[in-house]
Amino acid sequence: MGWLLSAAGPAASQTPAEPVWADEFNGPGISTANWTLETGTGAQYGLVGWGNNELQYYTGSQQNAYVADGRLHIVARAASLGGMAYTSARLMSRGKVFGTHGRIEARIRIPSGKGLWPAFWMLRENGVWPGEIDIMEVIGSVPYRLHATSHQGALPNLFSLGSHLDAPSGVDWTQDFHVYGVEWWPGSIVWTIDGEPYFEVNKADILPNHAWLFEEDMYLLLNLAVGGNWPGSPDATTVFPARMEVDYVRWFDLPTAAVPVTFRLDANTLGLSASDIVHLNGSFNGWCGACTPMVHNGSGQWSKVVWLPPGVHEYKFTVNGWSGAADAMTPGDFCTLSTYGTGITYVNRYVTVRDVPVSLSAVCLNSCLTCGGTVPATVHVHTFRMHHPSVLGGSAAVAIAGVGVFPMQAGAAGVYRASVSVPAGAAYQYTVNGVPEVLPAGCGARSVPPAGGFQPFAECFAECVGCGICGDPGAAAYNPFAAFTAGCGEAPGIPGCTVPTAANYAPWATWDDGSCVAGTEEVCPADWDASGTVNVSDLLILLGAFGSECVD
Ligand SMILES: [Ca+2]
Repeated sequence: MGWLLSAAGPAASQTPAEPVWADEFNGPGISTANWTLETGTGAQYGLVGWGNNELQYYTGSQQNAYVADGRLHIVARAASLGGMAYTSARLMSRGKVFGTHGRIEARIRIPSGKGLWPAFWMLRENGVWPGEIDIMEVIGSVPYRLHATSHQGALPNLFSLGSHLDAPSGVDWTQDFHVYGVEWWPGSIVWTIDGEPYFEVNKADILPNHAWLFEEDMYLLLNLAVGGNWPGSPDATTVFPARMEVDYVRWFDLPTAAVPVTFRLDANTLGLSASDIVHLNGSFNGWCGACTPMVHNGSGQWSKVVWLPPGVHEYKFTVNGWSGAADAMTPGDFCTLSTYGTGITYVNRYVTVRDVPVSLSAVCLNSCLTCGGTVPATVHVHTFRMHHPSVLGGSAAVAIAGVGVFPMQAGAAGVYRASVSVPAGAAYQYTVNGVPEVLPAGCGARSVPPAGGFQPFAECFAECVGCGICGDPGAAAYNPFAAFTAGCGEAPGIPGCTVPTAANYAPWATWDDGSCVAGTEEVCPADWDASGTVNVSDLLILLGAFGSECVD
């Protein structure tokens, strides 16, 4: 699969053309080989209203779920059944279709209307909760806001991470089909919309000693809920029957090919002698001591390129193997990952590898900063994605102020990618075929987003935002939010959603590129009702918080 299959897939050899599993909904009915219709009110799990005070009774009737026109139709109706005022359907693939990791996508058209709550999501095959990936959730009364959430940890220590993505003013998610997806990697999950990534969570984002639950089998769910704590009840404006249509669900394997990862240490402050050697030790070489020597560049910096497969890899720098100085960090230190063993805690550097080469900037022993602190305090790996509208497969690089120049990997459709460890706020610039971009007047310099921030969509070479063709759904650079971008609807020079005077101002936004991604994480308390104990009522409350928001 690809990091951006539709718009910017990696080399063809890494892109399986066929999903490992798919339901195209072309058959005469709902495939019982793939799906089970979960029926009732949730009472079978001791959670009437499915833990959220939902108002629907799920049925196995063709009144509520059927296949026609090459699509799955899930239909919510105003019809009394089993004490509930509405009927609808909920499909799950537990015991039938499940797996670990992959690119999972569904092309869905969702309904709007107060009280409607369509969802495409995943739960653990072993039946234990937490452990949930909400690929798509939209609340019918707020049809322009797409929610992306993961729930992990172990009760009562639920740990939820989420964000949302707003469609431009005047447009919402219900107006057409969109492809909602995740790239579920070892150690990280990336949410995509129409093939473009817009949010990411990483194993390292989880608080120390909380469980990351996403290295095991999970199954799929598709449902259209009515009412409940989060969406509220339907009202007179809600139109029934309400319909959610699914054109397909596809599950692709991820690429497993190793990519080059460049490690760098600044040893200028270590007072090394000519015979000293800096070594790289990690999970990838068995922490072997002196078997991976690094290369000295003659001015105090040592580097080493190691090809690593996708996943989270932990490492430390040492001088002369374990017999000399070694990185020493403590749990919670920035840029580290804590591994809790039996009576012992390991605190290591880490790097998350997917299908893009990674360049790690030089750091000092025991630190994520350069020696002397010349690099600002926040250093994190950021994936740069740049689109050139006409140069396909040329050479490209990204130059980051104070850090260096890094080659970018050419993907399909003129999109180039590189993952580089960078300081937040650093200025950067793209070069294609040796020619640096010149941004139009009024753009301002490009700057690296904060740690945890995520740059949605590829940036266009020599454009402030968007490409000239970004409003064309058939274009490789198609951006579903092109109405925000210069040349695609927004007047040039108008700042984005973080500026109160802007037309698209959004008070919660942390991004000024028009995408209005909040990019924040929330840690929800366990004792939701502040009763002093964590109990079933807390579970019911937190199950009602399937979005990204904590309950107030
Ligand atoms: Ca279909």
